[in-house]
Amino acid sequence: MRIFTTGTSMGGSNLFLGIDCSTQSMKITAINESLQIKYSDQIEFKSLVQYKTADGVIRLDDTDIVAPSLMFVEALDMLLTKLSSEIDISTILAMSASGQQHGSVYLKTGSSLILQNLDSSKLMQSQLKDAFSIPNGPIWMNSSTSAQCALIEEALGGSQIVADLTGSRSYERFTGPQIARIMEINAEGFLNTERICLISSLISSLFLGKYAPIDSSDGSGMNLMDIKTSKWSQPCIAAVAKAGKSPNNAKKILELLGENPIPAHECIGTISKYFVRRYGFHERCLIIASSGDNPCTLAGIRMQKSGDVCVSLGTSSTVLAIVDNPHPSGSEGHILRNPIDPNSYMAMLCFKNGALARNKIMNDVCSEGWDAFNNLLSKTAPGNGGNIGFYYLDPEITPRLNKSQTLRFDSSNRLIDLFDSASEARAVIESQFLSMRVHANNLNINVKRIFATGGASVNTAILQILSNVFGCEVYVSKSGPNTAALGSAYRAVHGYKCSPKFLNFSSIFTNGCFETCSAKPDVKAFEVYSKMLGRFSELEKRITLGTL
Ligand code: XUL
Repeated sequence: MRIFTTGTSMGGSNLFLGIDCSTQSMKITAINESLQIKYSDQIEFKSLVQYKTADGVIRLDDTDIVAPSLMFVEALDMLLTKLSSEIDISTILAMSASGQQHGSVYLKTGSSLILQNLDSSKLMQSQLKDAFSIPNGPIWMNSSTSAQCALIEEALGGSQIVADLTGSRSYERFTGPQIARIMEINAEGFLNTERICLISSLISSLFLGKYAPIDSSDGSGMNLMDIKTSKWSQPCIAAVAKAGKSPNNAKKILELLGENPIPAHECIGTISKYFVRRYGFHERCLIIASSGDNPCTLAGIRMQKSGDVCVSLGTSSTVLAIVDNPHPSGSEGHILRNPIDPNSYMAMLCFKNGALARNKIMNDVCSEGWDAFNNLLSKTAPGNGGNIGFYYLDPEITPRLNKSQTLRFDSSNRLIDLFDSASEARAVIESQFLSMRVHANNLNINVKRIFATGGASVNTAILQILSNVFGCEVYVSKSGPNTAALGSAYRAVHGYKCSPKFLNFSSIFTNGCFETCSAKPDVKAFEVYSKMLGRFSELEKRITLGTL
């Protein structure tokens, strides 16, 4: 979908640009000073067939999942080429980007010179094709580092200590454990590396023409940053080097990470000459630090109050909440720095089998698409007659489960092979939201109202179940489901106005841009789900402990 207002309605107003490099696509959004969307476009990675990905990812095996770093560069080339032919790029005052969290990019020795000297007569893709020491970097779906996670936790004194230090226990997809594994399985690639970026900081490095610092919100998803000080944690880096079987490499890891993380609202410089010459950006266009897609989503829905909770139904499902006094858990969930307020934090839960499970079951039970799926949902009652299903098509992050399995239980907790189509449709949706409620409770996340976003948030039948499970109203944004791209554009505005002095996000953005209440809870259904919660949680525990 592309929205573009031409001619006079652009009114010569200044623009702010946001870019989201997500799992399956790259999206670009330009907003004006009144925060209206003036342009949006996207490119699906599957259309870049030369990279041989399935929807943007390469599955080397069940747990080792990577993405070509050059594909991100080429997608950016393509989006900017189109953008420059359709809007007056010189009116862009500032830009920022969002990147799928945890994914890392390894740049080869000498790449900083390539970035500095990009030739504006050529695309970036052709100039950076040999710039990556590890051409396919691990992404958030990668769960191949259980051994490294265990070693890191052992070196630091246990999972709670790691969580207290970094905001999360050691997680397989986090950058620290991934670095440890790369040091071991690809020592040469590691030694040829000059810089490790996150996907978000790769995008800002391209725009800056030099390596950009990592921001502290995305940096919270690495198991490498001290969550209290936002500085690289020497003990964590030493533990990663030890887990990678090269304790002497601790200094090199620190060098590869670059300067300490910075707040996400910080301006990191002006756009490089390459973009001025090639696309016509103004030479004073500001680059605001990029951040992760979940922090950008929080900004995109303008979430500022505790009790407001975002449920993002994208490739992964996430639950996001603002917390002032965080208590990191050594068993589940994450605490991240808040990208719009340097004095507070955000809590996050991530479920890997989000769209993956929903789409697979939709295709299994009906071939006619989501309307037919919703029709099936209407044929069963809340609680699904006691049927409960667990759909772990990939190893799961929350709850931690390192194998794929699908299990179905009838109302007497008997394992059964199949549900009828209508029960199967309801089971996958109820299971996802019951699990969210169980784990949000575990983290003491107080849910008063829900802001839903991401692809599945356009489906009101699904949102009704979400509302009934949590017993609260669900709102969706009028600006559509691409909240991370919009959030990075909002952060570009925030960062621009924060230069040179910090300004509260609330002084620019009112709380919530969600004027539409899409679902109100049905009291009876909420009671049914509240009663089901204990049984659901018990079954989930038995599955993860392997004690069925
Ligand atoms: C969050 C996570 C996913 C990715 C998806 O911890 O792993 O939500 O950010 O892009």
